[in-house]
Amino acid sequence: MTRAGLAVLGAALLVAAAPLQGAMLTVGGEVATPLSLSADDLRAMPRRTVRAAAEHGGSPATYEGVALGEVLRRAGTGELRGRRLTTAYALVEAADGYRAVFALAELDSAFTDKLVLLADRVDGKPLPADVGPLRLVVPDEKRHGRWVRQVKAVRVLRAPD
Ligand SMILES: Nc1nc2c(c(=O)[nH]1)N[C@H]1C(S)=C(S)[C@@H](COP(=O)(O)O)O[C@H]1N2
Ligand SMILES: [Mo]
Repeated sequence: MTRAGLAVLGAALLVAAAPLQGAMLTVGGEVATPLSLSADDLRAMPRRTVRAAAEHGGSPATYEGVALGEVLRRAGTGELRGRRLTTAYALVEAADGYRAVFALAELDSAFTDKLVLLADRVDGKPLPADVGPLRLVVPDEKRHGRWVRQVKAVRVLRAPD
């Protein structure tokens, strides 16, 4: 291919990739509208703040972000009832391959006041790179196995029959 041809191809690839560039989080699986959310998208959503302590008696910090249930609501999980209520779950996936599940009923404000926060800030600052840009904060869980660091994707799935 000629130099000019390569340049055109390169430009075309850049244009094609542009919508994904700002993507911080993808939401897919059994949702009406798969989402690809940027930092700005998350900033524009209803913001929640919670004070929570690190595991094993660490000092508390103020986390800010968006409720995971709100993100799923926007992706269109619909009203939770019947078999979906009892078997649907969100699989939260991290950059290092770490994964954790939450039943949708744990995330739906019609069911519970439990907060599962998709945090993008701590004590007024963006999360450190080894933790963020997004981290789950589950304030009422004493052990932090589900406080997933570096969240990349959430997929809605269903327990098999
Ligand atoms: N991406 C990712 N998130 C993770 C883990 C991990 O290995 N990878 N470990 C989990 C476990 S078992 C714990 S106890 C907490 C520890 O969080 P900390 O490093 O902020 O103390 O992160 C959780 N989130
Ligand atoms: Mo842990």
